[in-house]
Amino acid sequence: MTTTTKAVDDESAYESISKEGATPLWRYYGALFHPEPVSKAVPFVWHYAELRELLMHFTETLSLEEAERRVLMLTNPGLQEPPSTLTTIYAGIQAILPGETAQAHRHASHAFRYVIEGSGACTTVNGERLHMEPGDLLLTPGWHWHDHHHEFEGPMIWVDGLDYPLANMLEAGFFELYEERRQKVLVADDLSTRQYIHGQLRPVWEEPRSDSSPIGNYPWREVEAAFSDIGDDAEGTAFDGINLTYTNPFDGGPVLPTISCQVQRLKPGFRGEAHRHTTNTIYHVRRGQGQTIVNGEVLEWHEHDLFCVPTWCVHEHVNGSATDDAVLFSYDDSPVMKALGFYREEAVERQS
Ligand code: GTQ
Repeated sequence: MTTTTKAVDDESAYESISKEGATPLWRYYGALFHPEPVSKAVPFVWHYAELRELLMHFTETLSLEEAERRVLMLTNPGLQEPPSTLTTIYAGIQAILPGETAQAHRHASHAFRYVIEGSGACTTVNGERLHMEPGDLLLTPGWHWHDHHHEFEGPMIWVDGLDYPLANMLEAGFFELYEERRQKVLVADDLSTRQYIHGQLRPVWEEPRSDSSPIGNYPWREVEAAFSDIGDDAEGTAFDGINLTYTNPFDGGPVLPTISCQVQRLKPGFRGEAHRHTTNTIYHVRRGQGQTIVNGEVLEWHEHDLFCVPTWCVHEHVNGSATDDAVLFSYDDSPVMKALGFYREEAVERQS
């Protein structure tokens, strides 16, 4: 004789399903398959002037022996625990003073620094010292050792961009401390930048060593030269103006496997068309002031502020000045969306 569990009614059947470690799809369908993406994150602006003051307070009270990194994490109101800026990518603001060293470590997460202000600090990445100046973009690809130190004058402040929310979501995170505070220097300062920055002239003796760009630092002076050479002779895109993407010199692809970086010049009086795409984007205002309208909400931004546009939100950029440029640095998870077949974009009617 065999015994079977025979449910007598729906309620006990549902209980039995749960006891067996199963779930009825028909009760979850709407929660799992949305008509379109709706992010837990909301559009948000972080004001640099206020954050800078708070960060400067902690340059007086918190040493880098106590804190591995002196960083204010830009936390989205919709993503408080664990704190994150957007669902896949993060931004922080980090400060370091002359004489300080931020301990060498490495993590699986891909990361970069975008310098806001200061002069004379270095990030050492896998034994190469990279000098930092305002507007520079420095890469610390996944599992590359990195420490930061400062030997000049005044505070040095930059934006940290990382994909740790994605790495943790994928349960792919690793982390390790270096045995000393600072790495040994193994190559000439800024060598990777000097070798690769002249885009069309690639050093034939070098081979790719990782999935990321080999360039340690994309200096601001190169961006300025590019904008200046293009001048007002290009229209750019209707959505993003004169938009330049930072590329890996080996394949023209994004600078990190998970993160693409851009810098866009909005000419005086620029008023962008509206669109949306399945990318999470964080912006840093390099220069100027204006607005970005996101799902009908006006985000006002000024120099050095940061703001975010969660995935699939309709957005349009406006330069707030009729006489001056606005320049936005931004980074997004489009390489992930594209690699996994999730990328979509569409133009929409202006919201204003
Ligand atoms: O400077 O290495 O904002 O490891 C977060 C994690 C900065 C860094 C952050 C990090 C760093």
